[in-house]
Amino acid sequence: MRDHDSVPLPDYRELEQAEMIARADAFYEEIKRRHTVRSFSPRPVPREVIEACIKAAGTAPSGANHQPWFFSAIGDPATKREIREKAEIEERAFYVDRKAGEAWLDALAPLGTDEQKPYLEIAPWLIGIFAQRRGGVEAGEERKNYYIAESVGIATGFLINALHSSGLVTLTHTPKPMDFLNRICGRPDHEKPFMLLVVGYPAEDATVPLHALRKKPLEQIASFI
Ligand code: IYR
Repeated sequence: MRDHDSVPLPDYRELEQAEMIARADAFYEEIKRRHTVRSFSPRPVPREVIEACIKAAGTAPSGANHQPWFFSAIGDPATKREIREKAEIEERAFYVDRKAGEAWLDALAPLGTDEQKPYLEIAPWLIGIFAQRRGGVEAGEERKNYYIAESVGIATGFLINALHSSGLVTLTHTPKPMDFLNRICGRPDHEKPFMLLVVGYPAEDATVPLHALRKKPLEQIASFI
């Protein structure tokens, strides 16, 4: 390797093989209890939970370790209302004016989604996730970022996992276009809104579409060569 500063691996913990298998199985059992939810309770969630989960997301691997992400956590009711209004404008174009096209609307039919997004106001937290085209490791740097979508996607996966582990539910929401998020969250133009994550407790009568429970079996998603 080229010369660079380093330290011995600081916190790796090796597990016995039996323990390894047990933990891998236990993780699968736990993560398969994660479901995307579209019906939220207004019950408050402490800000410190959101902070810890965002810190967990911030440990994700990223291109050149530039960490090209920014998380805007929105708990303010007026801001949530404005996001709902702007998102529903795009969703009306998508569903009602049928901008989505037949094939896309057909694909969504088993999920039962429509242009109404009340959860954007009801859930205690919305997290606007932004992908930074420029940045670097130091605050204020303006270097080119690399593998931006891959990096932000992985960090978002960490965030969803952390929130699930904390006993919360999430919805990955992507109104299209969602440039309105930049203005509302006060983010610069070189940041692309990546996703809006809705976070909270599920409503008591929350349901999941049967379609969403159909996860592909191992043979369909993996091969061992
Ligand atoms: N953004 C829309 C449409 C939508 C698209 C896909 I692909 C989904 O998996 C779910 C919804 C909405 O939020 O309704």
